[in-house]
Amino acid sequence: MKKNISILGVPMDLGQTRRGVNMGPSAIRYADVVERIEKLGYEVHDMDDIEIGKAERLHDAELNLRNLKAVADASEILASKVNEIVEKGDFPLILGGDHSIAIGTLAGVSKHYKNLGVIWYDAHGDLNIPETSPSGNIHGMPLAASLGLGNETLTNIGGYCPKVKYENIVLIGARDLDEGERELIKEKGIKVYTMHEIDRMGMTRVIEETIEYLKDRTDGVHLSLDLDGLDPNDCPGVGTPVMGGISYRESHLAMEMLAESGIITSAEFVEVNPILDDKNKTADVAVGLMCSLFGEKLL
Ligand code: Z70
Ligand code: MN
Ligand code: MN
Ligand code: MN
Repeated sequence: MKKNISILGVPMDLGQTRRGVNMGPSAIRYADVVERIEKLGYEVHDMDDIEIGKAERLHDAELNLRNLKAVADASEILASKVNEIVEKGDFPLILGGDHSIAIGTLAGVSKHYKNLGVIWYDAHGDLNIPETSPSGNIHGMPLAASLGLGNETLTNIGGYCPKVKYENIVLIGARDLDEGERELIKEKGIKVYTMHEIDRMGMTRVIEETIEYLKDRTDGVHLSLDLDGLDPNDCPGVGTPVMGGISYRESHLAMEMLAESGIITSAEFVEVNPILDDKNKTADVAVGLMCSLFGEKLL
């Protein structure tokens, strides 16, 4: 029997500085996310959006954590809503919002698993801490925070730390890593398929290896999909486009293979920014990828 899906919007834009990503959940709903997933035979509950506070006027350069308090407050609320979704037995599908929301999503999901796996589908590593971050933007830090690195306010969201172990994460699509992130990846031996490996091995093998790697060591896998992992030609509506990304076709293939494997137990789709988009194309691509992830077949 198929699990019911609970959708939660997180109109977060405080993890970075470009306006518009707070409208991501609206854009994704405008692209008929509920109707298109229902068509696949699921019962879908749209739990609406959580509330996000106001941006700080001043940035404390020493702390290097823009809007820390408001991001942390929203993360706690998000964590408790996601926890409710998992407790009632639904599949949590979280709509961003900038990628800082992954801190709250993972805080809500991970306590239900001994060994949660995470697939981080992104042009970026999001492995910065305040000391290594070139921007002070928390959307560049959520994977680090979930590993227990950086400021305690973020690492202790949900009242526990860490949310995920180094050996249980796989990065796919990386092509814009900061120096501190590269060092951490090497030091900890984090599994990463950069664009180089995707070009060289092909997405089929990348996903086969990812599934093989995660399926025995984890008891659930969260997919954190940043739309900037895809090429900006396919997904122009993102705050930090990086050339040379994963194609639309490769991404559907990846989602279809993950659907077949049955390993994914929660997902979030983040960084959709409709004011930078071309006729809501990026939100539309996001919903198409969700449908593939939930088992939509071409034939
Ligand atoms: C850069 C930073 C980032 C998402 C951009 C960019 C991080 N590494 N993350 N877009 N989702 O500022 O830390
Ligand atoms: Mn119901
Ligand atoms: Mn990201
Ligand atoms: Mn990114």
